[in-house]
Amino acid sequence: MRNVRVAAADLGAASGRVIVGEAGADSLALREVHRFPNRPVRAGRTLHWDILALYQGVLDGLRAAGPVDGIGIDSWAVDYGLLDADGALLGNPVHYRDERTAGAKGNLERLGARELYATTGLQFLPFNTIHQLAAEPRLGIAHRLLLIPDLLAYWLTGEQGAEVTNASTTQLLDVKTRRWATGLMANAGVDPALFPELREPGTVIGDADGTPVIAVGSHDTASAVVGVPAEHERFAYISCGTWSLVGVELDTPVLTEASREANFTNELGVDGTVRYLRNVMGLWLLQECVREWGADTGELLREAEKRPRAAVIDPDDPVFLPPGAMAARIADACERADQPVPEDRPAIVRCVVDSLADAHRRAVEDAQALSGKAVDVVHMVGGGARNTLLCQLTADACGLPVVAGPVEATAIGNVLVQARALGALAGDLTRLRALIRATQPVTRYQPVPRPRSARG
Ligand code: LFR
Repeated sequence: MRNVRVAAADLGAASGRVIVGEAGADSLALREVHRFPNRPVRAGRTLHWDILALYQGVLDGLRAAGPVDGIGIDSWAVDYGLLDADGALLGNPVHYRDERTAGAKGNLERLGARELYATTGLQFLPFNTIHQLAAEPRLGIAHRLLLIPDLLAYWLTGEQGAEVTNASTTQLLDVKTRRWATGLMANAGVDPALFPELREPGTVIGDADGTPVIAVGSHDTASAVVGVPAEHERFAYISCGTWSLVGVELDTPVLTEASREANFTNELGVDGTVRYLRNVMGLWLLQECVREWGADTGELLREAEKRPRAAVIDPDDPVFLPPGAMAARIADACERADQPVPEDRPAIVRCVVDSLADAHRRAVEDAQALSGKAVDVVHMVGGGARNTLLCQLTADACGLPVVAGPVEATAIGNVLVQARALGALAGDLTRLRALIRATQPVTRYQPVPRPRSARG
């Protein structure tokens, strides 16, 4: 088996990057060759993704990468572009944080929350594709719906399809069969013909000027979970960036009423796995404060570390979903929760980090209780793995060791699925993870118990 050199295009809510990965049976090395901002644009009343700028960023990155054996694309989930009969894009994709899904709860009730969970296994998030489509004015003139990575792959190759890990976030997929839920589509008033054929990670989509474009876990969280350097099965993961996706890896979905009530999701993973997790609002809260203040995140965190734990809020309150005025909304939430209102920036940051650590603990505990799978370590991957305060407070809250890193777990998952498809390495997820452990540094945090009086 020879080593391969592949390009992973990874689009996050704040930035995109193209990373070149060289991988073989015992080696894995990554190099970022291009990074570009992802700047959503509000035009009229609607918040859009600037999809052409993102595509240009990917093209620039691929040029910077030079010759590669494969290209894989992943991004955030749920959002899509609509195409007309000629395959042309009908308008800019709308951002999942746009307010058009204000009526999502009503849509959920109309479709039947229990029935929907029994079929799709998905947690209620107002921006799930099914709820966006209920507010989509262009549905009547659309011939095709492509999720963001599938849209970019279409532009690169001319081939249309729907990669299954990301398709599972639409809430239009049957979680047990891994096929489109066409009956549900009919109930939701969505034409099944809109949706292209499904493809599993590892299949070749087509070629871009002679280079194979390979389906990876195109939902960024699916690739991130592949990139978790777990040693054994008893692990929880936190894919920690704009969101914290907190959960466990399972073979089969958990579709109980208790699971639905706890708003746990069964998203599909690579190699037939289920990502059983909850969305915790994540570092979005901090990113929005930093954007507003024009401040330095590292400095704020160092100051916050010197502060005592004071106020905690529920970071998952939907009031935090839209962009803007985040510091004021956090102060408001403290007041409503009868918590001391933070008086300066470091105190607000401390409140965010303590609140996230507590939410991480709740999700790790709930995931175990609801799935019956016990864990003895928590892996934190993604940008949040650099946040030493959050890692330590998460370990303390969970009472479990935290293994932090790799930061680029998503790109690693993307690279490894391509490398395996190209025959450069073989084996299941355990084998891929052993390679990550052997080649990527991690940082370990041991839990320090908090005195009883200070527990939240
Ligand atoms: C993380 C993520 C989450 C998804 C959210 C919205 O980047 O993909 O998994 O719930 O973004 O798409």
